[in-house]
Amino acid sequence: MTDKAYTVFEERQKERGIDLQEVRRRLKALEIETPSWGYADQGTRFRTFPYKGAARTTLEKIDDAAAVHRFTGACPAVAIHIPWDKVDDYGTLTGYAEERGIRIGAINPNLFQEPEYMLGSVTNTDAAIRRKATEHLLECVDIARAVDSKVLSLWFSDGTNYPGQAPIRQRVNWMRECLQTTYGAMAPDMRMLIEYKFYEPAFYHTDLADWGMAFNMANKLGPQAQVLVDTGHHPQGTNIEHLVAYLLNERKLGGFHFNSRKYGDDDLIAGAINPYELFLIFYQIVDAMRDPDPAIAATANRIAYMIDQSHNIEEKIPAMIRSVLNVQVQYAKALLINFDEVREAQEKQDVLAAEDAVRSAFEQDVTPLLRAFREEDGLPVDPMRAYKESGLHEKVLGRVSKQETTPSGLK
Ligand code: LRH
Ligand code: MN
Ligand code: MN
Repeated sequence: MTDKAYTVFEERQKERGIDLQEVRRRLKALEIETPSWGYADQGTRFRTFPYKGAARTTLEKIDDAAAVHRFTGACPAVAIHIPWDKVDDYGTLTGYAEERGIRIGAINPNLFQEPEYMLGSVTNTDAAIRRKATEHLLECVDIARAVDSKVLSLWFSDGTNYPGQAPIRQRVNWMRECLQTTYGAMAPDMRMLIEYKFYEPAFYHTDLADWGMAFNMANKLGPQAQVLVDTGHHPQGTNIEHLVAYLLNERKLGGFHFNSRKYGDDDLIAGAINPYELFLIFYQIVDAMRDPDPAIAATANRIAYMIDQSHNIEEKIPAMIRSVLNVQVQYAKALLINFDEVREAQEKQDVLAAEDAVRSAFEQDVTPLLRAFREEDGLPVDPMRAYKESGLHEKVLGRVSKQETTPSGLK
């Protein structure tokens, strides 16, 4: 059924010179992985507010991730964090996810909680601790094999709080050694995504502080290593879409952790604070997808889109659905950019026309488009409403609340 709003939308896009078939094809191909930890109780360093319906075990997190996929049709994988999601039998875990229509996505080693990592994990001065950290990374490569995941997603909290605390240059080499060993253990079709963050929990220096350091590390390791951009991990004012374009040009952009921030690594719902930034990130990605260089287009088409959020005061499942919908909206808008118009304006060096060609796509209302593509796919046209009417909210409230900041494993 094509509703009136869609007919008007179609007409409008035709006038703007947009091929909607191509837009719908690309929109359908967008997969957004959700994080297991986003379904569990999570908070800030001040407080974790326990939410009654929060997932308490890895199986419950998979149930919730599967629900988000059912309502949106866009989230067929769930990222896991080890040891938060450590289980005895990964075959059973994979089967459990598959039965619910999803798969296990990126494997995230956790090297920031064990007491011995207080002064560093892969960059610790103590070789025995570095070895232990490397063993954990290798264990995660094995887990990836066991669950048939192709992505190892690395973030290190390693850093120092005071000048002189540790040898900064030496630590670069220590990290490189650990990562080289891990890289060597990966299957040829696996990717290592290297995430950076400029501070927190370390407050003086962080060993992998920015995209340049992650990029350099990925380059030294080889073609299976790429950079992961977490949208909340930059100093204020960083032009994220610029570094996205740069990394795409180097074929080194591997993935995203989407979330919103106002101040620091706030981990709020993606697209909630600065949707225009998200749109401009997608502008660079869609532009790269159209690049005549097949290697650049392939890099853009292979990006692993993931959400990385911490829901402290909001209900988890609808918060995740909202995030996915917000990402879809901004991607859909970026697909409505008339790139010929942009190029023409750029060639004429017409600054205002070029800016207008980009911004005018952001100003389109993509609701009819999203509704139409969901209807075509047999999905709820309004996933948020469908969730509210599904009774799932009441069902998850039945879970016995247990205040726990570190979610436990398979039970
Ligand atoms: C670090 C980070 C990283 C972790 C996740 C829990 O701030 O973004 O991706 O794995 O949060
Ligand atoms: Mn992250
Ligand atoms: Mn983060």
